[in-house]
Amino acid sequence: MNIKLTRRKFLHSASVAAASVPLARLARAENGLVKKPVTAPGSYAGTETRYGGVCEMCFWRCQLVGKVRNGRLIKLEGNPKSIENGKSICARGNAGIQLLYDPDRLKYPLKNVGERGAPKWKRISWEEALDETASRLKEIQKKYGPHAVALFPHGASAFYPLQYFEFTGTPNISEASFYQCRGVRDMAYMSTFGFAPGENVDMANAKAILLVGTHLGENVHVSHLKQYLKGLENGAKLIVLDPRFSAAASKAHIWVAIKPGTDTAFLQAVMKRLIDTGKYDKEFVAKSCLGFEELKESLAEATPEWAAKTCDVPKEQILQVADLLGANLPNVSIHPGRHTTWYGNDFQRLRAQACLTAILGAYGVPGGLIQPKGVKLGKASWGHGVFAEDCDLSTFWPFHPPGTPTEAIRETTLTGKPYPIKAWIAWGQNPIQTLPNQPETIAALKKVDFVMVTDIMPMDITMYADILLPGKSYLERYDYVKTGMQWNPADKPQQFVTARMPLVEPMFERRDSVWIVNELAKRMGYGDKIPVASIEEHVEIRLEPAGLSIAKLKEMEGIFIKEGTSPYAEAGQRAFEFSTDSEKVELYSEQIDDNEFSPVPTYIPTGEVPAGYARLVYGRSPVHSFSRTQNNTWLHHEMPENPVWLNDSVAAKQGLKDGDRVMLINQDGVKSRNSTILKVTPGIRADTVYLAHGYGAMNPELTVGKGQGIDDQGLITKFGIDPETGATGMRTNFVKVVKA
Ligand SMILES: Nc1nc2c(c(=O)[nH]1)N[C@H]1C(S)=C(S)[C@@H](COP(=O)(O)OP(=O)(O)OC[C@H]3O[C@@H](n4cnc5c(=O)[nH]c(N)nc54)[C@H](O)[C@@H]3O)O[C@H]1N2
Ligand SMILES: Nc1nc2c(c(=O)[nH]1)N[C@H]1C(S)=C(S)[C@@H](COP(=O)(O)OP(=O)(O)OC[C@H]3O[C@@H](n4cnc5c(=O)[nH]c(N)nc54)[C@H](O)[C@@H]3O)O[C@H]1N2
Ligand code: SF4
Ligand SMILES: [Mo]
Repeated sequence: MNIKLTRRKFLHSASVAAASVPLARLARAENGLVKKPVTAPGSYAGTETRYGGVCEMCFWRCQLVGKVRNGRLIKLEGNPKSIENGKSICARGNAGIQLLYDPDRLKYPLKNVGERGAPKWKRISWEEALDETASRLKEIQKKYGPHAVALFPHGASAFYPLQYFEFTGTPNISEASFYQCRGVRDMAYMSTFGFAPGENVDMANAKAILLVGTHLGENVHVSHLKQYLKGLENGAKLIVLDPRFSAAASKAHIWVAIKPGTDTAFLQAVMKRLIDTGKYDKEFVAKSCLGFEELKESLAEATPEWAAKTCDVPKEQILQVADLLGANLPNVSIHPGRHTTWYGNDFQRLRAQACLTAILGAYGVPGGLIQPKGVKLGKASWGHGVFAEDCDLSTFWPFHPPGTPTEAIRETTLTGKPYPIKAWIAWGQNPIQTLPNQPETIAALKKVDFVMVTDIMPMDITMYADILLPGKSYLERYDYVKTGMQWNPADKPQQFVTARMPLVEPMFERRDSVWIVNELAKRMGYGDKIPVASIEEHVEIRLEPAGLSIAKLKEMEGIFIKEGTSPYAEAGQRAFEFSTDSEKVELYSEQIDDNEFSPVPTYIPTGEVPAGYARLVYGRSPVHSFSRTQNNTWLHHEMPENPVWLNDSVAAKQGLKDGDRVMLINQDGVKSRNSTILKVTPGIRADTVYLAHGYGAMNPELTVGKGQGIDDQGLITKFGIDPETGATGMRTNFVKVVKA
């Protein structure tokens, strides 16, 4: 069998790919980007199947098996035993092999003997790397306090380091998954429902689904997409709010081409209509919600006329959306979203989504928001860090997610106020491409006394490291223990536990995070506090309460499955207790009011698009994960550049044609470093320009990905800070498209 054919077959068999890949192909074909296919090492005969793999090409962590021959991994597949992804994996999961064996990967500890940003690498031993890192960090901690060390973590490799640095006494830890992603959503739902929603909305059993942004099909998480597609197959009506004709919009019954930044107004008008027409869940509201009257009062002015004007959409669409949701309550999925740091007014929008969910009674019912339960696991961690209260920079944002808002750390680093921050550590995060305003990130990286990075690839962030440490990839290590459940009403609810196991031996001098951190801890004077001697021990402690061990899981082909309980309320029992202060869903929140923010969801306008510009918005390439996959030969081959989407009438006025090579210039005169291809389409609003995030890497050591496509981050010089949470809204920039 030829690997090319196999890969294509896989792309088609994965439910996700069905929705997403044709889009990528279309873009390539339209733009003449098809390159020679990658070929092909023979057949899979004589391979051994290894179980227990857990993907981390993105953070969904699909369960894998690996085909191994002569110690070499030659193919990845979904673990057939998985009750989440089953046999399906997406294009990125499939291409994990190309990451594993990427010749550009980090192999040895390195010391920068050149400049930050223009490094000259000297190979050093682990002894030297650890000694130097520990002594520099210790020196900084001693001179300026433990809070002078800042950490930028993301992903499974960073959990243990995060706990360790927190334990040493720094609050200055900023996770991309919170401050540039879902933290604002979690906090808005926490203050409404008392729990963080995850993406736990029962789309498979919904009668109607509302997606606000949330471009499913381009945003690819295998089991989540399976549920979504199942819902659509079962006849769920799909409503999509997106200024762009996204993959999801292409499947929608109602596509609302909303003006970016105005969704809160739309949601308010929908709630008003539902209340005015009596199409809300009166029983749920009466038994489980607090502040309905205040919410209702706050919506007095949210007329369809007002929202139509504000959102630049037909008034009829607002009524249609409300009526469709009302007709199907309570079995509706109001998707909580995931990447929700949009404009810096996002807490209020997500509160509106949460309140809409509540008045529709769409909780604990088929189709609604649910809280699936996994199996109880053990804890193995560094104890809680104690830090002086006056060094906590996060208190300014009363609803901030765990850690400290990125901007507070960066600003403090640059100004030295209220205290100096002297070391930056990145672990599984690429802040250059992840945080808005690259020049400030770079200035901070150049200002500090010491920069340490643990990564698996040479990336834009690694160019700024003084000491660069090579991690094992997710295919070479034990780590993350995952539990969850599957609740399709047709089947018995089931829970599962899996733990990541290596599918192959690591090569070169790559190490796992527990080893690295423990070696640092010994050298920094915390040797006697080390909680586990190895990553394997960490995993064993986590598994123990479930009656499991690594050995047992291996016998179970990597996954333990048991009967679970339904996440739905029992018939006739629709009064719930929530973990808010009032134990009710707080439509009106006293806690928010006490902190002097609007206690009912409120629309806060974002800046208007200046004449001659369009708003820059971004999203996912279905075949890439952020910047991390840009050097992957298979994925690069699928979508080597990120086309800029421009409205056809605007393009015509500017004399631009589909397929032109273009560059972008933002409102501050910043020009994109690279050019890319133009996609001219009626499928985007005239006031909006779109491109996929993650492209345009700068590191010359990335022999495939460097300089391919445009990085949105380079153009995001302005950003909003959500006043409740401190999260960074990044759709606040305006661009002109010019011929390259
Ligand atoms: N293939 C792939 N899949 C991924 C990832 C990946 O890297 N690659 N990353 C994963 C991660 S961590 C996350 S957080 C998610 C992110 O994916 P989502 O949570 O789906 O991200 P969003 O920002 O909600 O959705 C992007 C869409 O929002 C639209 N949009 C822009 N501005 C507005 C606006 O003001 N209003 C509305 N209604 N829509 C707007 C854009 O046109 C775009 O279609 O994807 C996940 N899935
Ligand atoms: N402009 C803009 N900014 C965004 C987004 C956007 O859409 N547009 N999306 C936001 C969202 S939703 C998110 S979740 C964040 C994502 O932010 P990041 O997590 O920073 O995303 P990546 O660019 O994938 O960077 C991950 C880094 O971890 C490294 N890495 C991967 N695996 C491992 C490992 O096993 N061990 C170690 N040590 N390192 C590893 C990669 O090589 C890479 O350098 O970005 C946010 N920022
Ligand atoms: S969705 Fe794709 S990339 Fe993400 S974990 Fe699953 S297979 Fe891997
Ligand atoms: Mo994210």
